[in-house]
Amino acid sequence: MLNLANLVDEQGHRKEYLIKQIAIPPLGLLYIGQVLNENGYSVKIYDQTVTGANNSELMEIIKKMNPSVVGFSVLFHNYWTTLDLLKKLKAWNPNIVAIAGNYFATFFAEQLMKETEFDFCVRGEGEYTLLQLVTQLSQNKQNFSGIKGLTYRENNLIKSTPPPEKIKNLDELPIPDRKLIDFNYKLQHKSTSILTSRGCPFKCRFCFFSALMGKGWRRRSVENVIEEIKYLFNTYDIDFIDFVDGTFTYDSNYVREFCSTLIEQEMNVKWRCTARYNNLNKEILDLMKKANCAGLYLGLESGSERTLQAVNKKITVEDITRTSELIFKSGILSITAVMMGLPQENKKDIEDTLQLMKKIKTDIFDVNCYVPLPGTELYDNMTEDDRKNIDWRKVGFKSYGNYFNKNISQKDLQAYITEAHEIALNALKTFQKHGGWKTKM
Ligand code: B12
Ligand code: SF4
Repeated sequence: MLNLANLVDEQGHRKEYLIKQIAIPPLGLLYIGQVLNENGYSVKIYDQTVTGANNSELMEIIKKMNPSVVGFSVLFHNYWTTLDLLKKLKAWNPNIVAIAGNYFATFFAEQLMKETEFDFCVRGEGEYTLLQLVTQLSQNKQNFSGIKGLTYRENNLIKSTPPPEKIKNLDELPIPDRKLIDFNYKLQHKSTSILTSRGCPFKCRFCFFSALMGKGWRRRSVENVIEEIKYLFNTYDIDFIDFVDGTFTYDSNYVREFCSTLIEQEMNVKWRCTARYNNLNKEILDLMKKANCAGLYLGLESGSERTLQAVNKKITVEDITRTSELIFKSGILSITAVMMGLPQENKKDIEDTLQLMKKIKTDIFDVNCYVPLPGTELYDNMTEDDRKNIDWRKVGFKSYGNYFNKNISQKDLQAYITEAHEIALNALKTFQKHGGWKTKM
């Protein structure tokens, strides 16, 4: 199973390896790898994002392993690297079964199958679809129509089965053995990620979370999550956990139970999670701090009431101002995401966002440029022509090339994005002046 980096461009040229090390292993591959492993298949996961090995070097590693199936996690940033490696892989051994999973395989399945040599796309939650597929392949069975969540070829036609059944009881999934990846993920801390839920109870119109993981929000029990933390702590010495849920703080009772258990059991693990501006108060924040919560990742998105409503964010500017003040006072680090250039925004909306960025207290801003992603309501609402005009080679969350707004010129939008980055840089300087990561993490 491969987690590829952004190392090859569209023309197949090598790109510089920029990210030296990422502190979090790819959890999706670990989950599917663990399920296969527990069913008797031998699995290895290779994370190119942390080793930086180029595709030719990676091919040598793959040749030594001599696998019969290779799985790829395909996202925007590793798309061209994926296609380059896929070509090399099939040139070496055309009989290797190449399977795509994750975002591209879910929302661009037919296109991937038409334009590349992938043999299968696994759409959505991958654990059981992949297990069924690998079982069929190992038994040399060629009838795939009964496997939900699969796109495959049959008599030169591309066929897709219905979406997979969502995994209702997440507690039944095995805890992924992080050693399926032979790499010591360590920056300041020895860290890993945990997912306590799948999908998201909210329906922000720019977000594809629920479409990827299947409609309907599901959550593991607190006990099951604590069991995973203990296992990680005892087996791998993990002392930092990133909760990568859509919204970790959604249910205050869950957060209370979780924090109280960590405190009662005196578990010395720091953690960071995703949060929203409308479900935190002083009591919860104090409890989270006491339970070693070191950081929160929040989506402010916009400082315009009109935009917040248009994207169905279900928060107000007042929620943002009040809660960011409370978080700052609690001593928990906050990373605040903003989104520039949403389709219905006008100049006043963006200026409101810049004003709010200057006003609120946060440690770090994460400035993103809007992309209409397949799987989102805003993408579905576009006209067929507008959709066709999207140049996927140019778009990205950090790209100045994105332009999906008919009220502001691209030049003005770019100037606003530059201003947002300047505000973010000033916030970062203040954060660093006051001790930076070391004081808060
Ligand atoms: C944690 C996280 C990170 C972490 C860790 C990344 C890692 N090593 O995995 C960090 C902070 C390092 C990170 C960095 C980046 N990330 Co990130 N990240 C996430 C996040 C929040 C959670 C991923 C996760 O663990 N999910 C939980 C697992 C269980 O679910 P899953 O990955 O979807 O896997 C399931 C299915 O998709 C499927 N599946 C997945 N892979 C495969 C493969 C096969 C073969 C099969 C069959 C099935 C399958 O089965 C899995 C189990 O059901 C996602 C958001 C999201 N919800 O996906 C963004 C996300 C993946 N990241 C994103 C981006 C843009 C980035 C960056 C490029 C940001 C940047 N500009 O630097 C970098 C890229 C770094 C790099 N070079 O890889 C985007 C990708 C957008 C896209 N559609 O392509 C996402 C979707 C967030 C977003 N903004 O929308 N990220
Ligand atoms: S943006 Fe966050 S809160 Fe909104 S739907 Fe996506 S994951 Fe949920």
